[in-house]
Amino acid sequence: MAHKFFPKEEFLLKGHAACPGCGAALVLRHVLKALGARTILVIPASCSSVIAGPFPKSSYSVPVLHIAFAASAAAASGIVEALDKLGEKTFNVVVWAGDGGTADIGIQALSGAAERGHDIIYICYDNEAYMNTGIQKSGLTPYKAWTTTTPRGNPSFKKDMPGIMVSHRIPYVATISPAYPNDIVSKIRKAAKIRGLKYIHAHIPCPPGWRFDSSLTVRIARLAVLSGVWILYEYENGVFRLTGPSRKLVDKSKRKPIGEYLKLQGRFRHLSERDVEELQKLVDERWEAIRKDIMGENA
Ligand SMILES: Cc1ncc(C[n+]2csc(CCOP(=O)(O)OP(=O)(O)O)c2C)c(N)n1
Ligand code: SF4
Ligand SMILES: [Mg+2]
Repeated sequence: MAHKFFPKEEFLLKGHAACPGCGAALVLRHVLKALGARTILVIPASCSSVIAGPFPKSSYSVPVLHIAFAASAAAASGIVEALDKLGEKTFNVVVWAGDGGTADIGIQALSGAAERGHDIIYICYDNEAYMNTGIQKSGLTPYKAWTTTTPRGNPSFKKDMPGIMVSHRIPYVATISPAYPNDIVSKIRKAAKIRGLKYIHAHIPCPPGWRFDSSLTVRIARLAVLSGVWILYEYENGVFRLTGPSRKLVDKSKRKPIGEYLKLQGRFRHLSERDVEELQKLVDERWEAIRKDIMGENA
């Protein structure tokens, strides 16, 4: 059964140009395995434009439209309409966009495509900064994290991008992590069966941008989930469900202290004990809100 769940065929080919330990390459590999060859990728300017390698070669073995930074969801809408006119119903149209390309410059195109209900799987791969251009802060950089444009730590809070998409009342919103490939494949396959715009938000540890050794990517991704910093969940038709290891973490005693996640990353090296306590409190408050939702106490 395992080989059917993870097909042997590779769609992210050897020799791609990602850094060693790149979380984006890990997640995209599983996304493409889940969807198969009849997939069209739309990729705005980002690390993933570079990972493809120099034209005319490509490390992606599916068709790719490389598109301007702000335009991916609009371009994907156009592809969906064109396929419809051709009577072609067997392709998955997938946007694969960074956090900058999603939460900042691409958000208007994404919001419009969600409103129209175009049949797109939109995946934000969130490495929490503009990595391709030199680690600048984005709207999804965590509070207090170092970037080259926030040398003393980010003073603003990370936008709740999946929450913004839930408020569009789209049929499916989910989060994924490179540490849990089964969860990636099952959510992507579920999304492919649902009509309308589906939004998936991927946690993407990035060794050069987060300042950690490239051997630690999966360990850091797992610690993010087990400490409750990155929560695995899905909203199906507006109904919330925790998935994978996150199901057991509503009870605070089951969660690892977030210091274990933070201390492996140079981008948090400047934090004082008080900073870490403040970040821990924010994580605990988020989980308390989830607990109340699940128990119906917020109704
Ligand atoms: C309109 C426009 N502004 C700026 C750029 C330069 N640019 C190219 S990629 C990039 C960073 C993208 O960040 P993100 O979407 O988070 O993807 P990542 O590089 O982190 O994978 C920027 C600023 C551009 N290509 N187009
Ligand atoms: S900078 Fe980060 S996201 Fe970009 S290719 Fe390297 S590891 Fe991947
Ligand atoms: Mg980014």
